[in-house]
Amino acid sequence: MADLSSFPITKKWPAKDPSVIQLYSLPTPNGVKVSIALEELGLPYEAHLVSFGTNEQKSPEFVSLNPNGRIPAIIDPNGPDGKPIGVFESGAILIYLAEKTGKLLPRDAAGRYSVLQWLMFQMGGVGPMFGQFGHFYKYAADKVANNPYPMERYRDEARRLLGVLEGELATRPWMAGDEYTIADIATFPWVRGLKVGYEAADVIGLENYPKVMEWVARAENRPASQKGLNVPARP
Ligand SMILES: N[C@@H](CCC(=O)N[C@@H](CS)C(=O)NCC(=O)O)C(=O)O
Repeated sequence: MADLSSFPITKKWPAKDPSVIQLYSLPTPNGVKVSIALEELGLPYEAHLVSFGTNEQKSPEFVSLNPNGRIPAIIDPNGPDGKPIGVFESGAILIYLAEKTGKLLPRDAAGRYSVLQWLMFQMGGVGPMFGQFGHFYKYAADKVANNPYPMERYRDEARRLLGVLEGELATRPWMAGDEYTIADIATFPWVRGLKVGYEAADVIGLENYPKVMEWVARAENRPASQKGLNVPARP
């Protein structure tokens, strides 16, 4: 039986079964990337809910695993050389899980870099820009009531990024080619979030990106997505 006692996070969120991957998360666009990937890969895991309501992501136990104090993070008891490993940053976790299983990331170098470049496009572009848009449009709208500039800046950047995706998805079914990969898993929850999370379908004009929305529907309807989108279940 794996011993995870050297990870202080397990004191606050004890592992029921320390032999399986421990996921610390919340069903946000970054959080569900990992639960969807775990479901796609069929890896056994235990999900622990990190409550933002009580700022648990900034607790000393959580920060011991991710110094950046943000979900998601994992511990794999069976990491490299059979030793436990902790990983944070959703993009790094996706690469880790794909490499562990040999799935969702092509093995040939060209295919692999094609996926990684689109994964980085999400991590450096889609996630931060959509996130800032959502902040100014939904969560801090009262703070910028007299100044539309922040919302418009990120709205326009979100539209531009969607335009890039629209052009790419006109030529292939998935972001990096014919196969569903970690690039799709990283990105579709953010586009979906514009609609269901930020309720901004009209403001963004999602109807102007039909290929993107067809791709979201394809990804969202996969059984693993249907399950992973609600993990860990909110109380
Ligand atoms: N680059 C990080 C971003 C993680 C992130 O921003 N997570 C958000 C939820 S989607 C979070 O934990 N927010 C809580 C906070 O900022 O305190 C990743 O991809 O893992």
